[in-house]
Amino acid sequence: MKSAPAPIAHALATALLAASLSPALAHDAAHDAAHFAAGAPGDPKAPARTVTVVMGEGNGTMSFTPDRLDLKKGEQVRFVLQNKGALAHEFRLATVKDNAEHAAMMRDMPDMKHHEANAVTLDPGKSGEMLWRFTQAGTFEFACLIPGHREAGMHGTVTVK
Ligand SMILES: [Cu+2]
Repeated sequence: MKSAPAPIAHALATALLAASLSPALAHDAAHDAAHFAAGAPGDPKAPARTVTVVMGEGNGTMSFTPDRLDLKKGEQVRFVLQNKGALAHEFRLATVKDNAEHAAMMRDMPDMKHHEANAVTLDPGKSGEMLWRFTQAGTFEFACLIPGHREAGMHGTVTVK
């Protein structure tokens, strides 16, 4: 049996690739402006305040500890994220509105993985970091958008003045 002529095989591969990638790409482009309303990825050479945030679950709730942070505009924070729970958790920093919209989308696409500067996903027992510069005053949210987790209490507030 002869294989398909190369141009057809190539067109098919391109179509399959486009079908698998385009929703995520379209999504990222549409949401970048909203994500980065909370600030911008940090500069590793600049000083940063270290804030440890523990993620976990228990007693029917899921939580971040601490769940409140007050910052000054321009401050840079090195978030040290520790998942001490039995489930995977995520730390996603954005506006409340953007996290709510994103949570709705993740309910439709439960296997979605984030590759965004403002999100870190951690398996149970793992730690990670996010360096972030808070360039805008306002009230922002960090939340776990794995379906059901934000609703179970996994959200916190960052107030930047
Ligand atoms: Cu979670």
